[in-house]
Amino acid sequence: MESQKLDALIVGAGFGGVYQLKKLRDAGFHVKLIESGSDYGGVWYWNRYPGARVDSAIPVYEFSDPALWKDWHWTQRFPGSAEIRAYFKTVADKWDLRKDTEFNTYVNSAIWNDESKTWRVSTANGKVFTTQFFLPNTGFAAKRHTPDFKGIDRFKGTWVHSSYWPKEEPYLKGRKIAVIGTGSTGLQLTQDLAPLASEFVLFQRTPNLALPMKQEEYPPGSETQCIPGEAYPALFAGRAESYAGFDFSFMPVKTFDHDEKERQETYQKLWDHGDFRFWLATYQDMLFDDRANTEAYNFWRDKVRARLDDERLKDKFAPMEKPHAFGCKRVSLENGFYELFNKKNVHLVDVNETPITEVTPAGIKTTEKEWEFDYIVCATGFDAITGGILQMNVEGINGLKLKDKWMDGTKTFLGLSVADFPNMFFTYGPQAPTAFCNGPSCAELQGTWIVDLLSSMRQKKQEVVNASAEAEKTWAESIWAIANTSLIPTTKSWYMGDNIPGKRREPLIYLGGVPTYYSTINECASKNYEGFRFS
Ligand code: NA7
Repeated sequence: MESQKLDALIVGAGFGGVYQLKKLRDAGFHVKLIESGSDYGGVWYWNRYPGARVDSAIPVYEFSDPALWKDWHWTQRFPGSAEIRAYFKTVADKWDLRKDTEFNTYVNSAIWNDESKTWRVSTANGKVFTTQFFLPNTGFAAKRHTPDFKGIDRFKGTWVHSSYWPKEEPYLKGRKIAVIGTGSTGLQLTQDLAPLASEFVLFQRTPNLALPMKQEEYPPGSETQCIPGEAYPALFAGRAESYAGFDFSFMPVKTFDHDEKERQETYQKLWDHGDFRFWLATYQDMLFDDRANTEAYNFWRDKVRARLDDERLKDKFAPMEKPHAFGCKRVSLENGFYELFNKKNVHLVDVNETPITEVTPAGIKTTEKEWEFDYIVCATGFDAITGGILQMNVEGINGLKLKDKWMDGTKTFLGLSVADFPNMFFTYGPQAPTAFCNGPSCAELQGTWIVDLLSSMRQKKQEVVNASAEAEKTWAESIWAIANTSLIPTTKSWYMGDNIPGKRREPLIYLGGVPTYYSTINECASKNYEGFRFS
């Protein structure tokens, strides 16, 4: 089959892919972006369920290009999915991306050819690309996870995974609705669907230690959105200095450096601000010291228990003993979530206490009873971080399959590349800050690094770059070493691969923080890309 010949092929039209398309084209590369959805947005293209919105406050959640932000006005502090899709349309127009993008194009395989020194990428709609550089930007949530619930296909109502929400909005008012899962998606769905439903049930396996979002409205025509425009450049530049790529960082103080009164005041201030500050702008030892962590949990617990009427619910959502280390599982932001459960028609089922035994034609059967539903939403998450890249069937030198290489542990160099998979670079993947980094921040930081490397190779007439096995081994070991200084491994979460049955348990994220990560990858670049081999 005739193939399209390219310098670089990008996969994925979210923040990472879109940024690299613009930058590589500006640098003179013949580049194309392919995407399985039919428009831009990445996770925001797919996640259209009621209530879907970002947990990063604007304006950190956008590109830093003044040509974009000068004319763009968000209408909420935490914009919804439709508004983010509208933002992507503007980005696509202003950056003139459409002429180099092919939608509805899902990668079936990507195979390195060591003779021609190119990647051959084949897609489900019959296209073939031959490209020097293969750049997966599939993000951390490209592969859905729906548990194998016995009987689900016999259900007479409708069931969906949250990220396959029907384009034609289903009529849900007055219906009986179930949501399974209490991640960010489950909480957001609950907030929008519980008020509509005649009967609403949330099935919880692990409580989400959620924080108040403190949403704000910015009506069109209003003068300002949090900060004046002239402050934007410094704010965007500051994202590289923040532990998780925001406009805030941990305080340079430990929990017990403050006395009880100071500590409570500090927690309260962080709490009142809304967003992730209670998680990621708090005492610097919160994620690393169990006593410090418990102190934060206890403050959180008392706040949440006070919002619930029923003793059983208090113990289910906010038990007296912390259910896991606070902040070591993705913290979500909520708007009135807990109060919904004070209503008579809104129920919580703890699947540890009364497990789901099967889905019946009428609804969901637990060991306690059969619940009847019209609509079931599986907000059961994703084969996070590694799933998106692995599902593309990537093969490197000598037919080495990525899934075989990672069988006994994920290995990358700098969370950007893999030894023996030459000329392949990814963003927002394993062993990088990823889910501990605000999306657009890492799209730009990692994306710029990748584009600089490719440009440098072009200038030096280097054809192939491959991470060395030793450099990769050192990086992979450091991921565990850093994780072990924190409380993250003590908690079951998708950060550790725990949510997918049979998935290897390992830290999938670099936990040293964005500033250290950024200085490490820049140091590598400044030393002629130490750890990589060129030919
Ligand atoms: P998450 O965060 O992976 O949440 C999935 C939820 O589904 C979580 O509460 C799981 O429980 C639950 N789950 C998974 N399998 C089951 C079964 N078999 N039974 C009951 N409950 C189950 O996905 P989201 O879509 O909410 O969020 C993904 C990211 O998108 C989010 O972190 C943001 O970055 C945006 P568990 O907690 O594993 O016990």
